[in-house]
Amino acid sequence: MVQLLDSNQRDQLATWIGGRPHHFRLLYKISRDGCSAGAFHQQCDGQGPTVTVLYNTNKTIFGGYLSESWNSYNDYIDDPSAFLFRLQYNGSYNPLKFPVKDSTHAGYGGGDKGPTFGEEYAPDFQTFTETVTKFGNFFSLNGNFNKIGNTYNLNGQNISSITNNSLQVTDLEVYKVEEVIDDIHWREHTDWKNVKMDEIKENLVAYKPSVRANVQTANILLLGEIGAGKSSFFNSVNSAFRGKITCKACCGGFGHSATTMFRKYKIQDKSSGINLSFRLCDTRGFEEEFTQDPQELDCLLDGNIPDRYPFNPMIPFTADFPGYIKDPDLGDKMHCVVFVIDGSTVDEMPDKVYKQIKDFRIKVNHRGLPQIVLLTKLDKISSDVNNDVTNTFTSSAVRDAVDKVADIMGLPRSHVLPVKNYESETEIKTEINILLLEALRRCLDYADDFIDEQIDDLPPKMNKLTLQQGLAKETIH
Ligand SMILES: Nc1nc2c(ncn2[C@@H]2O[C@H](COP(=O)(O)OP(=O)(O)O)[C@@H](O)[C@H]2O)c(=O)[nH]1
Ligand SMILES: [Mg+2]
Repeated sequence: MVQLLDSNQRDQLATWIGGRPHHFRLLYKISRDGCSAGAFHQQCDGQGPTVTVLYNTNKTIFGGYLSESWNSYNDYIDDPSAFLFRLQYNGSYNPLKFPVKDSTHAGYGGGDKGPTFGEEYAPDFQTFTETVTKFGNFFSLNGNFNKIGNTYNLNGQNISSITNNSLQVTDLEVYKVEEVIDDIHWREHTDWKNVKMDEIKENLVAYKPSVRANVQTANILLLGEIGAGKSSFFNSVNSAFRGKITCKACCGGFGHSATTMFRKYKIQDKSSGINLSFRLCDTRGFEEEFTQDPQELDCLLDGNIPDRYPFNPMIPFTADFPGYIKDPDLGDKMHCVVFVIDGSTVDEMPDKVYKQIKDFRIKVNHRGLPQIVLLTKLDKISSDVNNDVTNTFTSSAVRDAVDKVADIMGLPRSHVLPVKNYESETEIKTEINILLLEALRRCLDYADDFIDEQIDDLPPKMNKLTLQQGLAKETIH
């Protein structure tokens, strides 16, 4: 599983910190940013309250909280609210808090040191100094907790029962702790009215991809773990344009993907009868049991796979398959990749699925394709959103999920779009449509950027795609 603080652990820390509800925003993560005092200070100094969390190879999670900012002045941080904590011991959730005894030495802002709690020369807990390189899948931190209990009150516990005797960690993270103010929008969004929905719909009906590129439809590829809501997203967008709930794409399923065929779905706007100029391309999902073939994924991105190709996890797609598109042009290619992620199981994404997504993103990045995350099932993470979708951008649970996914995927938060698919509803709803169609509009904007980029600044009758396809074909045959 991708390691990040889960919801229980965040709630426990928030309870210890006290006051208003809190939100945790990841500032620094050694598995992502590298383990160096310089990187830590650059990303965490002056950020106000933070929590430092270590995950060691003995399945124990512990760390410390400071309500005052980290600094690099080689000076003490005076903080009566500071505490050390243990969240998990030997794989079991087992939270304990250790308050500061001598607040004048709560933390030490050493320029050459990672997070340090306690005195400079006899710290309760010093994570690391200078730089530590990764060895295998862990970091052997060069800090120590020899003087633990000097500055913090251990309430009868000891080094062993707090840290399980290991500074060999798979990760160390620093989160900024922010107060959540109810009813404040964490992302601007005010208009949920019918007029707004009609405006977005009209805009999408009028949408045409770049004329210069001679591309008739923008292709949006939906990818992600099985059950995340890819097929449901297509059904929901289709419903929005049909004006009633539709269920064209097969969704649900028992353990394996209900989507067995590659589909480049077209959508028609019911009221105008106009066929829309984009395709939602639905795929089999990533799953733990089967790894998707890397060449099949290349073919998917490069437009070699025909509509209605029946996926077979045992026999990957090759150039021998009838219908193989040998010389795809820009119009056959994918123009934007959408990772569909179930917001209610962000904490539980299996390692194997995460690895498949990560490997796939290398291919996507290589082609310069724009990427978006659709975060689905908001109704399952927030009862406020379940009652009323207009609460999406004030819900702290949704915000937490957006932040977590952005951290896992290494994408800017603005690329993570929360949506709610039609699931239990029997009639379409304006606010659900607005959320879905705004997300779709964003995918099309990104697709346009990509298409434009392919044809800009290149000699006539030749574009980057032709070049890339040439390279890709060399590797296929
Ligand atoms: N509550 C809720 N359920 C959803 C949502 N999106 C999809 N589902 C359900 O999740 C299950 C899997 O969805 P599906 O679209 O087949 O996932 P796929 O494998 O990614 O195509 C189905 O039972 C859907 O009804 C959502 O936004 N909210
Ligand atoms: Mg599906």
